[in-house]
Amino acid sequence: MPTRPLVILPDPKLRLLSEPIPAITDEIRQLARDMLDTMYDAPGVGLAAIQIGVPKRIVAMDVSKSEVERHPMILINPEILWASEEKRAYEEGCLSIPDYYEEVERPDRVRFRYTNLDGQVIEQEAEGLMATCIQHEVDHLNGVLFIDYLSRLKRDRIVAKFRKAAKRESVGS
Ligand code: K1U
Ligand code: ZN
Repeated sequence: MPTRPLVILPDPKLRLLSEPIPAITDEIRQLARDMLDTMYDAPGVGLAAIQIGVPKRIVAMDVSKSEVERHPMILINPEILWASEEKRAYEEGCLSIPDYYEEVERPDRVRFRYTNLDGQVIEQEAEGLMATCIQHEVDHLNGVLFIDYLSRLKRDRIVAKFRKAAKRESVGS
C-alpha cells in the first residue's frame, strides 16, 4: 500500500495551478493508485494530486464513507460545467489543513466532466457531499483552498497557526 506524504499548509505548492494530463500512461496509473491509498489511509473522501506534491489535474474521490463497500473514483482533467443557483453549507475539512473544519457555502448541485483511467470521457451530475467534494478538489487543482472562502480574520489565524507549527518542526528537526 504505497502512501505518499501529504503537503501541509503553508507549503506554497498548494497555490500552484496544476497541469492538464495529456495521456494516461503507466506513471498516471501508478499515481492514481498511490492517491487512493493515501486518501483511504488519511482517511479522507477526496485528494488532489497537488496534495502529494504532484501538480497534475487528477483527483481521487470516494464519498461512500463505508469501509465495507468502497466506491473509488479517479477523475482526470475534471471540469465543472454547471453549478446550481441553490447553495448548501457543508462543514469542510482538508487533508492539507489537518484537524480544522469550517462551514463553507457552495452550489448544492453541479454537472461535471472528467476522463476516467480507461480514457472514457464521462459527464455526471452530483449533489450533496459529492458536489461539495468535487468543487473542493477542482479548487485544489487551481491553487484554491477552502479557507479562501472564510473571513480574512479566520484565514489569517489558521495560516499563522500552521506557519508556527511548521517553524517549530523545522527548528526541532
Ligand atoms: O481534498 C481534501 O483535502 C480531502 C477532504 C475533502 C472534503 C471533505 C469535506 C468536504 C469537502 C471536501 C477530506 O476528505 S477531509 C476528511 C473528511 O472529510 C472525512 C474523513 C473521514 C471520513 C469522512 C470524511
Ligand atoms: Zn483539501
